[in-house]
Amino acid sequence: MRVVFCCTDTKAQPWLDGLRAALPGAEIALWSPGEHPADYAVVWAPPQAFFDEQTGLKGIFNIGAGVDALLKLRLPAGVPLVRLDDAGMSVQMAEFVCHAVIRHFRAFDAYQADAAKGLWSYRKPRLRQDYPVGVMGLGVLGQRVAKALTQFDFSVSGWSRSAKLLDGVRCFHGQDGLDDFLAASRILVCLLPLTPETEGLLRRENLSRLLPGAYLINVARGGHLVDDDLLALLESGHLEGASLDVFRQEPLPAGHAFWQHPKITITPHTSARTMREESVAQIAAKILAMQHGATSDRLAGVVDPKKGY
Ligand code: NDP
Ligand code: OXD
Repeated sequence: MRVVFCCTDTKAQPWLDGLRAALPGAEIALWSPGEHPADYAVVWAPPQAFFDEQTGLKGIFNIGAGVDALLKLRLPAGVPLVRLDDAGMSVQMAEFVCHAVIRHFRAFDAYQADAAKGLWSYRKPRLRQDYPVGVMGLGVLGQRVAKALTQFDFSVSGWSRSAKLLDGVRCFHGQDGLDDFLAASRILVCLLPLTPETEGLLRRENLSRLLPGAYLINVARGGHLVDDDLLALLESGHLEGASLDVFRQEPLPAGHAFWQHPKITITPHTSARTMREESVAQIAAKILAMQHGATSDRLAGVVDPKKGY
């Protein structure tokens, strides 16, 4: 069995070592053009040329949760595309989102600014019931985030494509449920995959439906957000602020209006990082399962190309 590794912006050697340890007996190779085809591919943002010459693949493993960039390439037909299924990301996402929600709700930025000026100032406590949180996307990451927020006693709603029943979370679904979901939310967390259906969903029309004084946390993809609509709604005061981890262009270009905006907190696509050890273990286990005859419907994280996630 031959496994080829083709991941841009990734230090290859520790992955190759990890895969060799987890799959003894397999040939694990770093891709270079013109080599003989592999059985399995481990990828992150590979060039089209990689897939053009991989004619014998039985499985493609993405070392991230989102596959929006991969699905823009011409992939070999009928080969299962498998994304990371948590692999240590959901706990990080829960930490990140709870931190962002609490920082906003408890006005910690304002206290920090006061302290920098030597001010000992109390602010009126905000009431939790005035800050209901809506989580868009109730998948692997969204469910963990929603659950973590309920543990701080926030009122939490969630929105997904299919109907869900989650303890302590008011669930909405489908296009028909979107307006009511938005109208019930003051803090909005986006954890949707980027697909043709979700592209640009964080636009003026939808963000305007949030409760006044809303706050946006986008940890999914920059393509969900219409940047100018966010700026206009911050200007109008309908939105009080935003915490953005993802952007249409990454790194966020110097000079982009978001950088200097006093109501926007920026992080560099770091809310949930790929954890190498967990990811190698997950991918290796799936490769072994496929080698032993498991069909893709038996594996978690297999992407449905029709749905785009
Ligand atoms: P999942 O596939 O497990 O969950 C996706 C959720 O979105 C599901 O609940 C799905 O609904 C819902 N959804 C998809 N399309 C629609 C739609 N049109 N309308 C309503 N709901 C929809 O993904 P993950 O939770 O693992 O990851 C989510 C995204 O987070 C990734 O795609 C990636 O872009 C982003 N991400 C960002 C990271 C970062 O560091 N910033 C790190 C990791 C991921 P249903 O349950 O009904 O299918
Ligand atoms: C991912 C990401 O999709 O890092 O895993 O954004």
